[in-house]
Amino acid sequence: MKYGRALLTSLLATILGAGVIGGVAVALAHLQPHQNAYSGTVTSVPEMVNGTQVEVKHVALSLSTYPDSLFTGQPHGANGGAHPDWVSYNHDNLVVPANSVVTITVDQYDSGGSLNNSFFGQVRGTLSGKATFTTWGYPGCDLTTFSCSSTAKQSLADNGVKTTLTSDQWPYNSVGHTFTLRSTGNAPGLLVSVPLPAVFGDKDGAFYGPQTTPNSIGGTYPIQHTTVTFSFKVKGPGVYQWNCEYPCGVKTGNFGEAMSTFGYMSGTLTVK
Ligand SMILES: [Cu+2]
Repeated sequence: MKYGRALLTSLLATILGAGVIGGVAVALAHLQPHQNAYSGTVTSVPEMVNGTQVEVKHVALSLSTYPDSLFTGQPHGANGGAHPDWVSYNHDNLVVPANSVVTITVDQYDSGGSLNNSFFGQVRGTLSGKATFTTWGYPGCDLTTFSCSSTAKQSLADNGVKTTLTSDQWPYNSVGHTFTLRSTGNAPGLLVSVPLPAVFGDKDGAFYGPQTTPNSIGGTYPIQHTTVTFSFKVKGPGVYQWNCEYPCGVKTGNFGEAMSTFGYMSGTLTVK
């Protein structure tokens, strides 16, 4: 190879290499939490481990999922941020102590439909293998098919029927979002996935049952929302990535926009 050509090749390789590294850096920057750390409530509980009493930390985290970014305390900027109509979790930066038991309660305020894969309808990786689901049913609506009769909406006022069920699964065709967490890098292996049942609503996005009053930026949500609680144990330090596996975005098979932009339907859990 002649010197000039070699120099050109070398220059191109350098530029390309810098571009790749720059691209990776930009991609990683986009994966960084953009909210203040949220560590919930941490308590210490005595537990017997191999015949010895030890103090085990228990962490309680409260999360919410919303059909838009107009909820009180939303993290995306003034008046719902750049995308006030995007679905969103309310935190993207969870931080918990090493070797703790983590209990997450999610208040889920969104409608939904069918998962692409029933794998995510199963509860995975929790301490009991199960999660506790609190949902509301309505006359004329079938929770297992997520369908309501044509007259169902008119029969709904404040008369939802609350049901609490502890189960290792939720019907894959009535899911609003999922909380699906996996290890990254050298973090100890962990997969936790829990489906979050959908709230009943009509095709125009209006929810059944009573609503909250609009807040200062206009968000209203179903009071009779679903609530899911589950616990899992973390080991040593590491960073875990979590996201939603229900196609709740738009474009790209409904995995675009809110589903592919960090901090809406995704976040991290850092074990320290
Ligand atoms: Cu989602």
